[in-house]
Amino acid sequence: MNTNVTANKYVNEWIAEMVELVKPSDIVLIDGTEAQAEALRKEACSTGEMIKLNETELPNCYLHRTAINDVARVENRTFICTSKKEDAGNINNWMDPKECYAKLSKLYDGSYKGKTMYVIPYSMSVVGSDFAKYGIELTDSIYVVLNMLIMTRVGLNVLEALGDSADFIKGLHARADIDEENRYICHFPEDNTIWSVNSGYGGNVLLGKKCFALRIASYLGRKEGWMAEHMLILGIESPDGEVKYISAAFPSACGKTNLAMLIPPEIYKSKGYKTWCVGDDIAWLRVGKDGRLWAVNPENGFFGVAPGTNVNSNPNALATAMRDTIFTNVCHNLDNNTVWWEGLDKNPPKNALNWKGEVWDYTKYDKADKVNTSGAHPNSRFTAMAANCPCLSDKFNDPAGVPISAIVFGGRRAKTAPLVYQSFNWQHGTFVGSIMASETTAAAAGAVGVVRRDPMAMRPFVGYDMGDYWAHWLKMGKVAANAPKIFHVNWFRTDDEGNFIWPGFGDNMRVLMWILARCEDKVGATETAIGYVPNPDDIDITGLDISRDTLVELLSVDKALWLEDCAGIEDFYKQVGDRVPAELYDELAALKDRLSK
Ligand code: OXD
Ligand code: MN
Repeated sequence: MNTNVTANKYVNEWIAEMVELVKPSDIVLIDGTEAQAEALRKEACSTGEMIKLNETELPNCYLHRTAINDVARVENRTFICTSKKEDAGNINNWMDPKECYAKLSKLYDGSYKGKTMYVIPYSMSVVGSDFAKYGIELTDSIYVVLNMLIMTRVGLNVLEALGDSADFIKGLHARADIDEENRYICHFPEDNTIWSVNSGYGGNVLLGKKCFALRIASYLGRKEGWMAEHMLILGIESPDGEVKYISAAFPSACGKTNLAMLIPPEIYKSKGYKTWCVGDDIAWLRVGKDGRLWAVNPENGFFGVAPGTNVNSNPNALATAMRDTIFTNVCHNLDNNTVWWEGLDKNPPKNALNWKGEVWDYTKYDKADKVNTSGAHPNSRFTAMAANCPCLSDKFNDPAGVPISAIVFGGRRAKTAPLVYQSFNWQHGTFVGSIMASETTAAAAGAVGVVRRDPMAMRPFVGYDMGDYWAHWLKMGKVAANAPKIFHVNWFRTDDEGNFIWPGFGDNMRVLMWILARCEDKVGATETAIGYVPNPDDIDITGLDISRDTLVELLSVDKALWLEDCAGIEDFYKQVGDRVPAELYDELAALKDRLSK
C-alpha cells in the first residue's frame, strides 16, 4: 500500500507506522473539496451510517446515531500521558506514555481491517495565521470526516502551509468495537499525539476540538506563552459602530452557545446595538503588540447541544442548523423526514424514531428518565457551519483575532454568587476563575449544594497540572500590560422555591453592558468582600418583570455562605496539590479576612 499520500516525509512516515498498526485496506486523503465530501455523504447514506433528511426543509442535512453506550465525553477514560505523573497533576487521569502506547496498540491492532483509512489534514484557526496550528487525524469513520469538514478548516492548503515541517498534531482514531470497557481518549502532549479508540461520539473523536484545541493546546500555550481556553467570544456593537469583545468561560451545558449568539433585548436593539458571534466554545488568546489579549475561535463550526434550542432561546443557532448540518442522536420525524428534540417546540412528532432508532411514543416522556423516554438524547447535537450563522462576526476569519475587553467566568450557583461582580485585579480575577463552581439545585436533584469545582470551566480540559495552569494565568497577566478586566456572573440564582430569578438568555446583555461600562470606567460600583458589585440602578431592568428589590437581592453577598464556600475552596486547592501558586492562597486568606470583618 502506498503510504506516501502527502509531500511531507514526517507525515508519510507516521502514516506508514499507523498503517502497519491498524492495517486498513485502503487510504484516502481528504482534500477539502465539495465533490469528495458529497461522495462520502452518499457512501455513508448507502451503508446506513447517515440518513439524508428532507432536502426542502433541511437542505444538505443528515442524521447520525451513535451506539447507545457512546453518547458523551468520557472523563473517566480520558488520560494525560506525560512522562512524569506530577506534570499531568492530580485532577487529570494519568498513564505512563509507554504503558499507554502498548496497551492501546493492542486495541488498535488490525482494527481497520477491510476499512478505509481517511487522512484529514486540518487547521485550528485561519490557515497561515499566527494563531494557526495544524493537525492530521486518521480515522476509519466517514461521520468523523464529515464532522471535521464542518468543525475545522480541512484541505490541501493545510499541507501546503505545513510544508516540510514536523510540527503537527498526530491524531489516531479507531472506532474498533465501540467497547466502553476499552474506550480510551489519550493525550501525549510531549509527543504532539492523541489516540482515541472505541468511541464514535463527537467530543471523543473530533480530535481537533477538546483533545487538540484545549488539552494539547493548553500545554503548548504554556510552553509558548499563550492561552487555550473553554470560552465563547462575543462582540457587542454600539450604535456608533464600535465593537467591544467579551470572552466567557462557563462549564459545559451552561449556555455558552446561547450567550455567544444572543439577540439584544428591545431596549438595546431599538437604540441600534448589535451582537456578533466569534465563537461559542473555545478561544485561543495571545498578547498583542498593544499589550491587550487578542482572541480567535480556532474552530470553524458549532457542535451545539440540540435539546432546549428553539426560536426563543437561540434563534440564531436554530437558523444556523437548518442547512448543511449533521444531527446526532436527535429524534427522527418520519412523517416529513425532519428532526425534533425536546424543547424545540410543543409538537412532538407522532410518527417518529427516538435517538436509539426505536419507534417513539411521546406520551411516555418522563422528565425523571430522559435518556430512556425522550425522543432526542439529552446530549444530542447539531454540527453546523459557522458560515451559516446569521450573527457571525465579520472578524471570524480575521487572522489577527479580536481584542478582548473583559473575561467573564460563570458558574451555576443557587445562592452564593451574585448576578455579577468584578474582580479587583488580574491576580484576584485568576483566583475568581480558580474557584468557579456549579452546584445542583433542589429542583433538579433533591440535594442542594453539591458543588463541583470547575476552574475556568477547564477541569476536564487542562492538558497538564492545574496548579501550573493557574501559575500560567498569573504570568499572562504580567505579560499583558493591558489585560482585560475579569468578572464573574451567575445567571442561575434561585428563589426559595428553586425558580430562577434572573430571566437569562438575551437579557443577559443587560449585565454585559454593565461589564463593558466598567471596562471603560463609565460606571461606579460598590466594593464588597468578594469584589466590585453593581449599584442596582446601573443595571437596566426596563421592561423586565423584576423589581428593584429583586435586583438588590440578586446582587447581594451572603458572607456566611461565602465563608462556608472558602472551606470547600481550601479542600479543592489541597486536592490540586502542591503546585497551587502561593498568590492564590494569599487571595483566599485575604477573602476570608474581608468576609470576617
Ligand atoms: C463540551 C462541548 O462538552 O462543548 O463542553 O461539547
Ligand atoms: Mn465545551
